[in-house]
Amino acid sequence: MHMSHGSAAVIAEINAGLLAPAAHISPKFLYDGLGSKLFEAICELPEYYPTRTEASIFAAHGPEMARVVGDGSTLIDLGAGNCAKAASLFPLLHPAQYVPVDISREFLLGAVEQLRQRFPHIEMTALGLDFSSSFTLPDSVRKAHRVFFYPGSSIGNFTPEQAVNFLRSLRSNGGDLLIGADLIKDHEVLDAAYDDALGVTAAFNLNILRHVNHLAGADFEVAQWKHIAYFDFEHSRIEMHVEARCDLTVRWQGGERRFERGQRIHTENSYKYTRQSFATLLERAGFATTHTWTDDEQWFAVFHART
Ligand code: AVJ
Repeated sequence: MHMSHGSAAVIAEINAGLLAPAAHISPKFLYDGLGSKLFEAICELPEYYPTRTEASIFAAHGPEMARVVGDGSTLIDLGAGNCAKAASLFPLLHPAQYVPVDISREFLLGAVEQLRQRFPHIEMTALGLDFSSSFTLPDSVRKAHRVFFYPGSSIGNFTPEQAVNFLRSLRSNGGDLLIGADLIKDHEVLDAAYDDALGVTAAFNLNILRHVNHLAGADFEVAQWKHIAYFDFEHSRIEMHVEARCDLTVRWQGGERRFERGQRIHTENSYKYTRQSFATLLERAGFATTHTWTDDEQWFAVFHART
């Protein structure tokens, strides 16, 4: 067995997922240092339309978004990663404080270090933490004019019920919302976006096993697993799994499990909405949509909402 580097809570969470009847690993564990870099590479792929489509919406409607959001905000960037999306909006949004939040702490701190040089007049408060379970903001985050920036359709990682609860927990921190959601479209487009020809998404998905080896002292052999991704019509979501290529046993800190060839571990859901179904979700969480912006093909949408 390898060394385990995760906290007791992280190991317990991984253990419970691996021992569940339908084995699963939370998608937040996709993001170690390498995973964050692989996700950056995904965003460059021709098949992965969400990033460039969302960027085209920001490019086309940025000035109007800035008028709606208003100057001097406390911009809280959820899952900030390399902070590039928010940074590209700084010249329009003029935030007073920028609060990037990401589970991949070292990666985030590296990104923020560079940003401080470029935008010395914006106060920056980086938070390296997991916000997926409800979180309260520290006192260093200004209370005035909070805007939760949640681009990229990461809200799609939650089930709709979890998403409503998560949005309610944001609302309890007080603030407006600027959020991206991926829209339902032709399933071939969706499938290709999550199973690209270069195999970058496959590497990104399989890297979760390396990360779990590190966190929970597991002994996954990556070569024994393969990447699976497809659109599930019933749930309106992309599902990602890793599938055993042969019969094998995995051991980790506190447990073990046998997998037969063809058995899977569910690693991610990425829900796809319609404009209307997402506005309804926001409403269920107590937010009222003020504006929706989309691209010509209606592949992606950005919502601004208030409580
Ligand atoms: C970062 C959650 C928005 O669901 O599209 C990309 C993650 N997974 N390719 C998404 C992801 C596979 C991505 N989010």
